[in-house]
Amino acid sequence: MYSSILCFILKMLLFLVAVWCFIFGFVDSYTSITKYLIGNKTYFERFDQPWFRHMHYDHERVKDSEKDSSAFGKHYVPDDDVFIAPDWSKKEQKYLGCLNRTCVCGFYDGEVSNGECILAGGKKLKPAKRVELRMLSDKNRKLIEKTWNSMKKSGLYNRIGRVHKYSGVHSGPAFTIWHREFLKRLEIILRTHSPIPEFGIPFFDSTLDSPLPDPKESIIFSELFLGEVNEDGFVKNGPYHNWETMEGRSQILRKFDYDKGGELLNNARVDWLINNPDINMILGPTMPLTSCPMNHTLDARMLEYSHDYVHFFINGDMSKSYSSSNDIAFVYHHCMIDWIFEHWRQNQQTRQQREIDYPLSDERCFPFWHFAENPMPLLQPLKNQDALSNGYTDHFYEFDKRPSCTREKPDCGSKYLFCYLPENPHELPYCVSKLRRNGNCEGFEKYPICYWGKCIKGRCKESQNEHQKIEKPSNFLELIMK
Ligand SMILES: *[C@@H]1O[C@H](CO)[C@@H](O)[C@H](O)[C@H]1NC(C)=O
Ligand SMILES: *[C@@H]1O[C@H](CO)[C@@H](O)[C@H](O)[C@H]1NC(C)=O
Ligand SMILES: *[C@@H]1O[C@H](CO)[C@@H](O)[C@H](O)[C@H]1NC(C)=O
Ligand SMILES: [Cu+2]
Repeated sequence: MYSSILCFILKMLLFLVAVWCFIFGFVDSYTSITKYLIGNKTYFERFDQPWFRHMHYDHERVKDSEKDSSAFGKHYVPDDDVFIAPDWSKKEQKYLGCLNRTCVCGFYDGEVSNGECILAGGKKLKPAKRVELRMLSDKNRKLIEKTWNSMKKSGLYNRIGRVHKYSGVHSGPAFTIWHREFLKRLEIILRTHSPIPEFGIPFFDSTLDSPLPDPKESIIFSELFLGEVNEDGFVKNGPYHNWETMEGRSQILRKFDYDKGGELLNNARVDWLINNPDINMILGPTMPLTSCPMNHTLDARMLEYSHDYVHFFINGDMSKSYSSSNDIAFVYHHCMIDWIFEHWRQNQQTRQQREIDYPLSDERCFPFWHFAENPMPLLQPLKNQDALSNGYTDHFYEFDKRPSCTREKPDCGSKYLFCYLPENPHELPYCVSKLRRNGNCEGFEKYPICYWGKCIKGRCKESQNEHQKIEKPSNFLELIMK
């Protein structure tokens, strides 16, 4: 009896889902629809919400009574982990904490003269250029990949990765600046191993990928950039295949679609962040106790949460803070988070405020290692407040623009991107990434969305005699190199 009623209910549910799909077809992923029954009439409320592709779970404060049993302030590493001390060498300890170029000059074996650092070849040490991965010329991108690979082979990359594995700081105000300092150090080391010391860490602007029908099919996840995964999620090609992890696995692991909370960045959220006058949306604690007197709402768009969703989207190694630095996507993604942080600083703070403003120390809001005056775990001698310095972008690196286009010039400046022109003339055009082979191109048929081949029946298909693409000489880095 019960089972037949259940069966009936199930059938009805299936029927309703089918009707739903029939009426709405492929619902725009940025739109949610709620059904209301009023009297005996049905109303549908459509809700355009540009922040997310799907609804996100609410973030909640940690109950005071659960302080010890919850994730509050924990730095988790699995029980069976084989600990290898993530030490810095003597020379690294001496120089990597520097906050200006004269101080760091000795690390490059350069000589300080008239306040400038002169390198062995006679060139001045300049700030590194951080460029979006798809805006680099193929030649420059390959040089950077080669440098990472030499650092991987020698064990250097994993040694630095362990600094994040065992002491990365999360869930509070020091999150952004700890990772800023970590990237600064990694970049200094990259530059000393690179044939061209101006190359900085490229950034992965995932807003370029999030408008795609299926962002994991973007060209960024092809052999040209971060690599493709096999059916078990192991990176099987590209410049980072066979990258042995810190734990000794022979490939990086990515489990796309594993976590429904996973999502890339998008333009609406980046703009919301960099134009937000509330410092708590950028540096505020993301896991405060219920007794924390700071009143900010745990808005799902906060910088650290927005950063988390990208980790969950790629998943696998990226899903846990102890393993995420195995994936080069971690480095490129954090460089984008630093882009957002820097542009928020430029937009919302004076030079003076940038070096001072920081949430008030209170252990009901975040653990003591997030406090302004606390030393940064494994990034000593710096204290958290030191990493608010303007020295980072005065002396060490500068960011290229994120790719953009206009109706007058619908060109994104990269053969890996195209300019999307919304039908509504009031909406601004924006750059979108092309797809890898067989990628889902539905809805983009009139755009050159396929890097290889053409969009045929919703998929990128190659014809037999696809001719070679000619590379345009590039841009930012090559200009500054002259
Ligand atoms: C429901 O619909 C019927 C006609 O189908 C109508 O006569 C009736 O007044 C409606 N009831 C309400 C509450 O609107
Ligand atoms: C550079 O940093 C060093 C070490 O912190 C400091 O002693 C020096 O005064 C700084 N130089 C400049 C020009 O800021
Ligand atoms: C928190 O909210 C209360 C009441 O709304 C207000 O009195 C208090 O000043 C706020 N605290 C902070 C730190 O903003
Ligand atoms: Cu981290």
